[in-house]
Amino acid sequence: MTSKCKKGKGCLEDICGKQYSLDELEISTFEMKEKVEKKPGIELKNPNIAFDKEDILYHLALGNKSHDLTEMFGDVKFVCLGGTPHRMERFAYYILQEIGYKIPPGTALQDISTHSHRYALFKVGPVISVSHGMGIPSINILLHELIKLMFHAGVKDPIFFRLGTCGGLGLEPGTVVITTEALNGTLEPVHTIPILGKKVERPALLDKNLAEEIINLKESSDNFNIISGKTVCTDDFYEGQGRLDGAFCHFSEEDKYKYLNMAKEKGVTNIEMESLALAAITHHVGIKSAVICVTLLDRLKGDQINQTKKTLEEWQDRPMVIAARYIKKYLNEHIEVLAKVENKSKQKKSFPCPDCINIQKYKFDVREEDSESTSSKSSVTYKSSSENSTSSMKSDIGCVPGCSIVVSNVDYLQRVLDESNGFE
Ligand code: R2B
Ligand code: URA
Repeated sequence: MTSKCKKGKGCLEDICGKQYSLDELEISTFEMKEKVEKKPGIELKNPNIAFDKEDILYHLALGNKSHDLTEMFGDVKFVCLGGTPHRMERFAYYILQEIGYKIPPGTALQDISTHSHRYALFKVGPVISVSHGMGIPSINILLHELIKLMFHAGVKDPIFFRLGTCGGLGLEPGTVVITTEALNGTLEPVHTIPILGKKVERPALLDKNLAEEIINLKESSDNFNIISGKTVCTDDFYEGQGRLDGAFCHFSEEDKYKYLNMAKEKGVTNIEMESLALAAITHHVGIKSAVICVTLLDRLKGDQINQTKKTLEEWQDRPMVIAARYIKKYLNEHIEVLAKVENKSKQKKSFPCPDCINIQKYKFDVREEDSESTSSKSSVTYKSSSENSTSSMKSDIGCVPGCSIVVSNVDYLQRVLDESNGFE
C-alpha cells in the first residue's frame, strides 16, 4: 500500500505527491479516503427507517440515537462475516496486520457488540469483522442490522464477504471455493421466506465480477486449491445436507449419493448454510457480496468431520487469506491513505522528503545537541521561522514544523538540508 507524501512522509497536506509504502511510513493511525467517485449509496427499501428516527440495532447493541454511527462506521468499506466470534476476532487481528493498521501499544481490539451477547463485531479501519452464527435465520437478522448500520453510517457501497466452512463434493478437503451461485436444497437460486402468511421468493444472486476477481487472486505459492462453483445452502446440517449420521435418518445411503451426485452434475461444488440468505439479501439492497468457503471434508466420501483441531484451524484461515488479499489490493487501488504520525519520538524509519523541505518557507538551523553524537545519533534541535511565525522546537528526531515526519539519522537530515541549498 502506498501513501502520498504530504509535505514529507506522514504529513497531512498534499505538496510533493511522492509515494511511500505504508510499511516505510510506520504510521500509528491512518484515515482513508476513497479516490474514486462514490456510486449512489444504499437505499433502504423501507420508508419506516430514517436518519432522524430512532432505530435500535438490537442484536448489535448499537443504535442511531445512542451512538454516532457515522463517526464509528462511516469509513467502512468491507464487511466480513464468518460463523464464530473466535474466528472473526482472529480475522480482525489478521487484517489489522495485513493492512498495516496500528492500534496503540497495550490496547486490544474491542468486540463492539459485546453487550448484545449475540454477535461479535470488530472494526479495523475500513473493515468490519463480525460473527454470524449458524444458518439462515441467524445471518438474516445480522444482515438486516448490518445493512441498516451501513445506511445510518452513510456508507455508500460496501462489499460483504462471507468467510466460512462447507462440505465439498468431490474436492480435496481444504480446498477454497468461491461461490458463483447460491442454490437452495432443491437446487434453485431462490431464497424463499414466509412473510405475512405468504411465501416470498427472492433471487439469490452474487456479484459475478467480484467472484471472478477473487478467484484471480490465486497465487502459485498457495498450498491449497481455489476453485469456483455453485453452492447449495440448506437449513440443516444433517438431513438437509443428506447426512446419514444425524439423530435420525429416513433415507438410504443410495438416496444420499443419488442426490449429491445429481447436484455435482449440475455444477455444485459445496454445501453450507448461509450463502443463500447473503446472496438474496445483498442483491435485494444492491450490495456486492461474495462467499469464500473452505471444504472440511468430501461429502462423496463421508459425513463426519474428523480432521485434527490444528488442521481445521489452518484450513479455516484460508478464506481469510484470500479475503485479505482482495482487501489489500482494493485499498491499494482505490484508497488514498492520509497518514497521521502521532508519537514522533517513536518513529524511527521515516525520512523527510527533500522536495517538501524545499517548498517550505522555513529557515533551519540544525545542529546536533549532544557533544558525543555520532552519525546515528538521533537528537537534533532545529529552529525555524516562516513569514508569520517563528518557532523553536526540540525533537528527538526532528524535521520541519508542520511536517509531522521524523528522522532517526541526523547525518541524513543534515545532508538533506545542505543539499536543499538556501532556505529562505
Ligand atoms: C458451515 O458450517 C456450519 C455448520 O457446521 C454452518 O454455519 C455452515 O454454513
Ligand atoms: N458446514 C456445513 O454446513 N456442512 C459441512 O459439511 C461442513 C461444514
